[in-house]
This record gives sequence, C-alpha cells and structure tokens, in this order.
Amino acid sequence: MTTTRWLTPRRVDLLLAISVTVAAVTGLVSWGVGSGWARWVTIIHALAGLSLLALAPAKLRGSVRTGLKRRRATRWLSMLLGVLVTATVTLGILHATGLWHGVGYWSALWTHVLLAALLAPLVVWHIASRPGRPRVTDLDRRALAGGGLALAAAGAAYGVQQLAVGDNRRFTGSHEIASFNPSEMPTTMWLNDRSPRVSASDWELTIAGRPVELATLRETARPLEADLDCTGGWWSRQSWDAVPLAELMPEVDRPTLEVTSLTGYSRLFPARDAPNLYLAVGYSGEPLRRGHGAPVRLVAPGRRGFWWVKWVSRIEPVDRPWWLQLPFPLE
Ligand code: HEM
Ligand SMILES: Nc1nc2c(c(=O)[nH]1)N[C@H]1C(S)=C(S)[C@@H](COP(=O)(O)O)O[C@H]1N2
Ligand SMILES: [Mo]
Repeated sequence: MTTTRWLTPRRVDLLLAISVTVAAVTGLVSWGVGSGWARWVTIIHALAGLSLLALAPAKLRGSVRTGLKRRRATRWLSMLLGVLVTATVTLGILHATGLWHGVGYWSALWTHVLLAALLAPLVVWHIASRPGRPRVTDLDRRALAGGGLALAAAGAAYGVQQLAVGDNRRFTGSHEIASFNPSEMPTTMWLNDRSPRVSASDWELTIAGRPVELATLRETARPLEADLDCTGGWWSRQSWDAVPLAELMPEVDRPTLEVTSLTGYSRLFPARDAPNLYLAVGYSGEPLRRGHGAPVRLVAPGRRGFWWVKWVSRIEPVDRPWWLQLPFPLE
C-alpha cells in the first residue's frame, strides 16, 4: 500500500494536530460545563476524537512507517503517544456507547480524561521536536478535502452510535442511573475526600455567620426535581427535599458565596446564582444517606456534580471573585 498521493504525511499530520487540539479543548469544556450549550461542545468533541480514528490508517501508512525505520532514540515516546491516543479514544467510545463503564472509582470517562491529560504534553513534544512540523500554509485545498472526508466518516460513525445507544444520555454524554430511586443512586467523591462521621444532632451549619437549625430546614424543605450530572459520566434525577438558599440568608451584598463542606471541600459561586442554589436534607421524602451528603448538601441545578457540595457546614458571602479558584477542585 502506498500513501494516497494527495493526502501527504504532512497534510495528515496537520489534520491530526488540529483534531487532537480541538478534542482537548472541547473535552475540558464539555466536562466542566453543565448548561445546555455544552451539547454542541460535546458533539464537536466526539467528531474531533473520531476523526483521529478516521485519519489513523493514513498516519500509519505515512510518517509512522518511515519514522520507525529511522530508529530515533525517542521513538518509544512516540509509540507511547500512539498507545495513549488509542486508549483515550477507545475509552471515550466505550463510555459514549455504555459498553463499559469502568471499575469503581476508575470510570471509563474519568480514565479517559486522565489519559488525555498524560498525552497532552507528549503531543506538544512530538510536534515541536519534528523538523517538518505542520504549518498553517499546509492547510490547502487537498488538506481541507482530507479533513472533510475524515469529518464525514466521524459524523457517520457518530450518527450510527447515537442510534444504537438510545436516549438515556444527557447532553453532556452522561448515562442516566437510578432516577427517583435514591437507594440505587451512586455515591462519588471528587478526588480523595472522605465522608465525615458526625451525627446530625451534633451538626453545626452557619449561613452568613448565623447558625441555622437542621430542624428548620427539614420543616421548610419541599420537593425540587434536579439532575445531578457527575463528571464520572452518569446522571440521576431526584426529587430533592430542599430549601432555596435565598430564604435562608439576607440579600447578599458581596460578589461571591463560598460553600464549604465539613471535610474542607469548597466551591465559590457568583452571588447572582443564589436564587438557583438550594440546601437539600433528603430526597423522595427520606433523609439523605451519609454518602450523599447527610445531613445537608447543596443542590445546584444546571451545574456539574462537583459543585454540589456535600456535608455543608458553612455558607459565607465573601469578597474574593468566584472565578479566582481552580476550575476543578484539588481535593
Ligand atoms: C485530547 C485527547 C482526547 C481525545 C482524542 C478524545 C476522544 C474522545 C472520543 C473518541 C470520544 C467518544 C465520542 C463518541 O464516540 O461519541 C470521547 C468522549 C468524551 N470525551 Fe474525550 N477525548 C480527549 C480528551 C478529553 C478530555 C481532556 C476530556 C475532559 C476533560 C474529555 C471528555 C470526554 C467526554 C465528556 C466524552 C463523552 C462525550 C460523549 O459521550 O459524546 N475528552 N472523547
Ligand atoms: N464534600 C464533598 N462534596 C462533594 C464531593 C466531594 O468529593 N466532597 N464530590 C462532588 C462530586 S464530584 C459529585 S458528582 C457529587 C456526587 O454526589 P453523590 O455522591 O451524592 O452522588 O458530590 C459532589 N460533592
Ligand atoms: Mo462527580
């Protein structure tokens, strides 16, 4: 087999570089954002990732073959990159199709993201260390035609996949689990947090510096349907027994609300979001389980799961801007 004459290795490399960059950026955005426009980012992500597969045969026939013949000392790193990309794409597809959800903490999607983080610096090295690195001027009509073909193949594969998978997925790509069935709903942690052991009778919750009784929350809570969408790749709709935060605190005169767990886990929210934040003490009329944040957790409709702080012990208006925090927590 010879390389298709018009889709030269340089053009293939350029298309691969574009696809992998688009995949990295859209992946992060689709993962971090819980609002509706993320749907388009997620679809672009799938197309960029699947385009890599479509381009793989041309890459293998072209620069991979000649490159391996050259026996550079760093060829092992390049092969590792190839393995990582293959594993990342495979895990993405396994997650998207629901064929494999992973094992415990290591969900297919979480592992997908971790491998993608490992491959990102390798991609940068791989491209920067080549003398014939791709240039924007390589993006001529033939390259665009090749890219178009790859995208069409990715689109066809994505279409078939969507038909096969059905519609239990949210616009983020997450699969539905145990809606309105709290006892079957998974419990998850962000990285390494632990459920605290404090009985509800000893629980202290302060909001804007004032203590709030759990009994008050339990008496005023009413049903609120909202979707918890974990970045592990599942979502669940529950009827939360919740109190609007706005009822529990005076008008916020600071730009930011800090919601802190007894464990130390915390998130900053823009104060304008206060009308869309709730404190839940139960679901479907039963009290929360410990793993789900008992006795009280945040419900943040429209935000990904890592914002739904469990075991809330303090809510404080603060001056620090909400965006002055890591986009994803480190605990
Ligand atoms: C740069 C390397 C990456 C590649 C090559 C890649 C590739 C893929 C592929 C092929 C899929 C399956 C799409 C489908 O069949 O529908 C997928 C799904 C997914 N990836 Fe990535 N990905 C990368 C990085 C990331 C990163 C960094 C994140 C998040 C931080 C991420 C998050 C996701 C999510 C949420 C899905 C599920 C989307 C869906 O189900 O349609 N990916 N990825
Ligand atoms: N204190 C604390 N709250 C937390 C987390 C955590 O690790 N610690 N994980 C978050 C993540 S990533 C998700 S998806 C939800 C999971 O809620 P669940 O365990 O009730 O399903 O809680 C969020 N709240
Ligand atoms: Mo999560």
